[in-house]
Amino acid sequence: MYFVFVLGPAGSGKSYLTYSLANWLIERRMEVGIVNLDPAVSWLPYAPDVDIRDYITVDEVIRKYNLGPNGALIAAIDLSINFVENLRNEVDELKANYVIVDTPGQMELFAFRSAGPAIMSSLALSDKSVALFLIESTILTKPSTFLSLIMLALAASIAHKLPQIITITKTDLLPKERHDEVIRWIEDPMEIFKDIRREDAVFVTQYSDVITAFEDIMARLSIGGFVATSSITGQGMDELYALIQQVLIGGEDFYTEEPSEIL
Ligand SMILES: Nc1nc2c(ncn2[C@@H]2O[C@H](COP(=O)(O)OP(=O)(O)OP(=O)(O)O)[C@@H](O)[C@H]2O)c(=O)[nH]1
Ligand SMILES: [Mg+2]
Repeated sequence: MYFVFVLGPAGSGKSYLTYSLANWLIERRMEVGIVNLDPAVSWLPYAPDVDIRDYITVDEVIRKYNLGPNGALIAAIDLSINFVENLRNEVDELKANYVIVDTPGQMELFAFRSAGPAIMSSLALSDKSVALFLIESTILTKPSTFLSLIMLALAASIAHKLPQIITITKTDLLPKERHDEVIRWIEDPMEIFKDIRREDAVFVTQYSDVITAFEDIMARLSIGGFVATSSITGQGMDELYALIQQVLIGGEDFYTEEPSEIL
């Protein structure tokens, strides 16, 4: 059993990618389980097989503890750890090849507090896991914005300590020119720095040392790969699957294996 954790800033497309990746795998005859870890969500594009809301919801926490929406979400995520064993038992019953885990919208409350990474590791236990860090393509209007978000992804990976694939989402919304630029960046992420140095002169001068330092960090980073996807057109799903395979099992094609060997 393999775990794919879907993380990323609010609205980056986590729930839709969970749905479209699950469908893509199911169409290729794989057994897939979907776990929803968002205690605040009221509607999802998929029917979760395992759902934290069966154990705790933000609405309940608001009523019970008289908290505001953010305080209640923090409390609900912190309290979720008490139910991870139940979630894991439910996951085991699914007998899935892949378990895709959708995470809460407010990423900073999940990834950067101790509960989020603890929930991830207690759910996956010793099963191999990969994280997808989603970045919404429509906000990548400048190379420096892309760099900031890659650094956010790096910060998240320091917290959860899993191999991570940076997934640029909603590519169907990009005009051709911007689409080509994003593809050029993900094919060779070091290109971002050439483009950053063409941004406005004041920024480049003021941040010269920072840019050089980040260039060094990027060159040394071991990122599981970059991919551009659309949950609407299905663009990039095969590349995403190939990267997941590469991270989890070194590139062997999953469904050429016998089930007993792969679970
Ligand atoms: N055009 C387009 N829209 C998308 C795509 N993926 C998601 N969306 C839209 O983007 C919005 C947010 O998508 P979600 O999948 O709910 O994003 P999320 O990261 O789960 O959001 P939160 O959990 O609230 O943080 C929805 O209105 C989706 O319809 C995509 O690939 N293409
Ligand atoms: Mg969501």
